[in-house]
Amino acid sequence: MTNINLNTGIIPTWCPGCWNFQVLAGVKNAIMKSGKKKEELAIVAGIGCHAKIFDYLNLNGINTLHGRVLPTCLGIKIGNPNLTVFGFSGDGDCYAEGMEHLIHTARYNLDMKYIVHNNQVFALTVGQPTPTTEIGFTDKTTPQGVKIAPLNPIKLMLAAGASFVARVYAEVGQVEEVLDEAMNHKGFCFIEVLQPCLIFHPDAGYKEKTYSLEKTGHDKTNFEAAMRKAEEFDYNKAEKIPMGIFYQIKKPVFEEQFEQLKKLGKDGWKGIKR
Ligand SMILES: Cc1ncc(C[n+]2csc(CCOP(=O)(O)OP(=O)(O)O)c2C)c(N)n1
Ligand code: SF4
Ligand SMILES: [Mg+2]
Repeated sequence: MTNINLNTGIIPTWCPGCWNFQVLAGVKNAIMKSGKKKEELAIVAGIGCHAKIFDYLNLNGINTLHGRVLPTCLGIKIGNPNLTVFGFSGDGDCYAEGMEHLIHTARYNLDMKYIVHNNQVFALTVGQPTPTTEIGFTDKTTPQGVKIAPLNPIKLMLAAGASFVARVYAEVGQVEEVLDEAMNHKGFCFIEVLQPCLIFHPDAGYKEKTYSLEKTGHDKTNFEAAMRKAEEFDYNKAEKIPMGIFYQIKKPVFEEQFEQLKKLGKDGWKGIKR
């Protein structure tokens, strides 16, 4: 536990009761608990309601462009691989504007923690549908309702090669607990937070349909089991929603892969386990 003061003194402009307050509290608790010093940490946020978290955490970092959180994190890690880097995105920021970066950063297994606040809308720009919005959702831009089935980010991250894939609800305890685990993981930690937007996409009964993967004895080292669990919730219709860590394995991180290549020589990449 450290006594670092993570408060900036800025009064949050989130709507009263917004679930982002709980994400912020969970992040602060986990960072304090980790014992890390300020100079060992960096944060990056994009643009959106969620991204205001940048103003409420007294840590060094970059409030970058919409959709460009991950390449900014990559740059920071290349500059100083010893930093523990946190990226914060929304579902619009990550799954729409920044999608290409998501796939490649998972593939690289960049050693960082990536927190995606998924409220299934572009909230800051007043509620347009994103790639994870359910069929039938209407707003002024889509008055006849969304017709295309949502993306399943958990399946995507498993397929892309992320070494830590988790989903939690936007409650302080859940955010803190998953980050406690992520702090001890070396590699790309993808953590999706189901974070209802009180104004544009309130909780559609999701919360009572969630259950803990850990309590069912899920083997988080089993890729096929993780995929099966990921398929239980398609972000469209919810029967039951598994929460917690779907998948966690050890594999070389971005920086190590280069070190390994240097040692192995010309055809070295063929020997690297994917
Ligand atoms: C390059 C670029 N494209 C579009 C925008 C407009 N814009 C600002 S916030 C936002 C939506 C953010 O949605 P999301 O990432 O889901 O965050 P939320 O507000 O829901 O937390 C958009 C489209 C922008 N600022 N920059
Ligand atoms: S619009 Fe939604 S996501 Fe944005 S601050 Fe308000 S409740 Fe939170
Ligand atoms: Mg959003």
